Amino acid sequence: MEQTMELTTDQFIRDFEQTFNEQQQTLLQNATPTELFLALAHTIRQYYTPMWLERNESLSARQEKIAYYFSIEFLPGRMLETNLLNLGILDTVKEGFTQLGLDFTAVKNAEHDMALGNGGLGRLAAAFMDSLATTGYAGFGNGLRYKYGLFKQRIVDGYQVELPDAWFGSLGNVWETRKDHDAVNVRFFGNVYMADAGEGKLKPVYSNAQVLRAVPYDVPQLGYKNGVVNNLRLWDVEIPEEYELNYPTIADRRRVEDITAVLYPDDSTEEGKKLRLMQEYFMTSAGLQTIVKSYLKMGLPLEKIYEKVSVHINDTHPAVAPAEFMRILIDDYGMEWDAAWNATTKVMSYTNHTILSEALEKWSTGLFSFVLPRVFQIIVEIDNRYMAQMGAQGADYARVENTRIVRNGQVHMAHLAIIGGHSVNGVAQIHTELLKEDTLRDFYALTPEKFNNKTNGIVQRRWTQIAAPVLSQTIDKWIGFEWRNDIHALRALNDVVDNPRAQNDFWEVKQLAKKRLADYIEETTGVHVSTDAIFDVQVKRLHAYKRQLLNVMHIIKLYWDIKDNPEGDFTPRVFIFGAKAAPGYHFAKSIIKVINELANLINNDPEIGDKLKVVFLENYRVSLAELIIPAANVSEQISLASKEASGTSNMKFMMTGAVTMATLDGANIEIRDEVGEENIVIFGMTKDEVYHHYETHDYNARYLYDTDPVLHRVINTFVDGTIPRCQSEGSEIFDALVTYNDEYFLLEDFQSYVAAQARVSALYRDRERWMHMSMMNIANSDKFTSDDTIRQYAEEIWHLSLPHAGRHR
Ligand code: 26V
Repeated sequence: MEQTMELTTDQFIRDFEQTFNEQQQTLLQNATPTELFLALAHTIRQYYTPMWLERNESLSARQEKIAYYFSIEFLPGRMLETNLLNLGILDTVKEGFTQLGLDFTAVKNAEHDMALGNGGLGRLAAAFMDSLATTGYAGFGNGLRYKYGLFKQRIVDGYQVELPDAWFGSLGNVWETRKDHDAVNVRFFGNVYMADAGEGKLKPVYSNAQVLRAVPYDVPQLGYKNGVVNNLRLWDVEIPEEYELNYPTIADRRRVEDITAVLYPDDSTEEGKKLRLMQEYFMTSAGLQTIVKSYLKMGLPLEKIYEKVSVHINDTHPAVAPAEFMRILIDDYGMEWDAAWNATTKVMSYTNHTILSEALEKWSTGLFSFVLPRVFQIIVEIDNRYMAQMGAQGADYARVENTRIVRNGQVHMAHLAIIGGHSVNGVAQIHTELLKEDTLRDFYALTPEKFNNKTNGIVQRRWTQIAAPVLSQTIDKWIGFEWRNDIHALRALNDVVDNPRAQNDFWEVKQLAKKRLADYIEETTGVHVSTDAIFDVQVKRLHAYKRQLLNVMHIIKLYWDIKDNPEGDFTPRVFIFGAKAAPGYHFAKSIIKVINELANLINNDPEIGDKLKVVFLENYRVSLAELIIPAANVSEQISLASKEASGTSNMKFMMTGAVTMATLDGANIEIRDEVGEENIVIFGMTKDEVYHHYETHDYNARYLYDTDPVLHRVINTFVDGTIPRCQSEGSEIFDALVTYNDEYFLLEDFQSYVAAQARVSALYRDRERWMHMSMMNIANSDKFTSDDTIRQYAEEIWHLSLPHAGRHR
């Protein structure tokens, strides 16, 4: 049932002006976009606050089961437009601004992205928050309130430079509410021993522990036109008043504040850093403590907490949760081990987001027991009991040994999450299959019933209605408005994909989006690009496995093609990159440098002209994605098969009419299944071919380099001085590709990639054929709505029911 706020434009104008006057001692006409943004955000707060209160009351009155999504990252981007859209008042507010003579776009751009995440994993968590509210499920987020989000990227002389992301600015986060009364203490370090507590029970006694205060800040998550407001709870650290004497200097205090100071910007390697372990435990312990407290307020028995609570572990970062939950149930509430274990495993579930072993978290037992002595004791106990129980069941010894939690001096966080929970899922079909047959095969053999797949999704509303308003109006024109409320209605577009007038409309929409992006490119980089060219886009974190370098190699090939034959008939292309590299990831940074220097070379060569342009847009982030993605003709999804767990930008490009250039990896496979073989461009090795190389060790990059003249020339270009100012980066790349045998098989996939790109050029010249492909992508993208993904999590993993309270649906 649709439910929008009733708000006339006049009423909005009155509300807005009143809020503005209370806040800013100036005239509307003199206000900066930031001042207007603040006044608008506060107006919206007044609109949703009653709904938020009502939601919380009705959930506790009805004792609804709640799922808590624990994630070290949430990456919502800007919230203003989403909040307006979801309240159903976006058009009203835009109209009000027009009547007031104010520039809505400037005001919306004044909002700083909330970037408490690195990439796909954090963006997915934010998408799930939106979809939980939109589907109406009681699903709350639990994370950290970082003072600094993901670093701001500047490009200086072609190099990435990282700057702090002071997203609070001087304004703070306008959407959050501090909840002092829900603050709890979290303990680190010290010694712990078990003392007699009478009645045959033991209780832990701590000495020299550091006690810190966890204070929650709640950020509302509004459902789409349904009056639902869920909660994203972000924890901040403070020094408890009673311990202030322990921190006499500013440096002492700073060390504490460090815990929530900054998001770790590396999603490629597992770094054993004490501070990160503290972050992980801090948010997990604080979250679980308040969850137990609020459950107990209902007066229900603690042993049955799993009937009202689910806790989801998003990747391994909150994977200490099962052990911490055991600690709370046993130490704080006196529960017996078996009852506590039964409750814990029913409450916990876990999602794996990568098979890259470098990113699977392990902690040395030395560090772990130093930082979390009591939790470590509990983990050892869980591990011992696991071994005993598996032994008693007669399970294969090698398998049990491979799956235990504490092994070779390390605590395996994924193992704790799996053993301590009832569900483990991958994020696309192929990824889940790989978990079962490879990464987690011993777990799968022992407990197959725990495994399931949940293919990722995206918030379609943000990528169409917000990021692509003209596209959205054109969809309205051809199939009506229903798709805005029910994305599956988008399938009606299938009927017009060959209609010449529809094709023309959608072509024009794309041209407009390209023009908007071309203006931004010119403004920010000084490079002029023609909208007649194919806009070919690869935007994502910079990682070797994502193979931005393969894209670069193809560009070099095109460069030589044009240089060899300047009068040839080329289909013009603009290659657009956006990518942040982890600050410590040297190779990734070298690739950024090479892209920028290659861009300089190509963009300034008059012989190349508009045939080829290369653009690197700095500081890729959600709000920039909203500008770039709707303008793409080609979506580059070219990871080595088996490496990209799912990908989610692939879905956003599809939904806005880009054609995917894809390997058979992650969700690309499912995109192909939706659009059909002929509406996607597939190339490269399959995962089985990749694994064959691993098994037989028969890959020989040097041989490919020596025998393929085109490849030879392309690779030499990195080191022969053609690309200026990147001698050392070029030879680093040469070495990775040839000397060190090309870990991600770029050389083997090169020719098939070049051929696929040639197909794209030919297809683009056939406008009818191209628009058919493009529109087929839009028409069949409903499959990837995160609303449906979250329904599957809610029903199959968390066992939630839909609250039917009051006005909620
Ligand atoms: C995350 C983090 C977060 C901060 C602390 C350091 C650290 C180290 C490793 C990781 C693992 C990142 C795993 C990840 O982002 N996986 C991506 O998840 C997406 C959502 O499921 C998926 O679409 C991408 O394919 C997958 O690479």
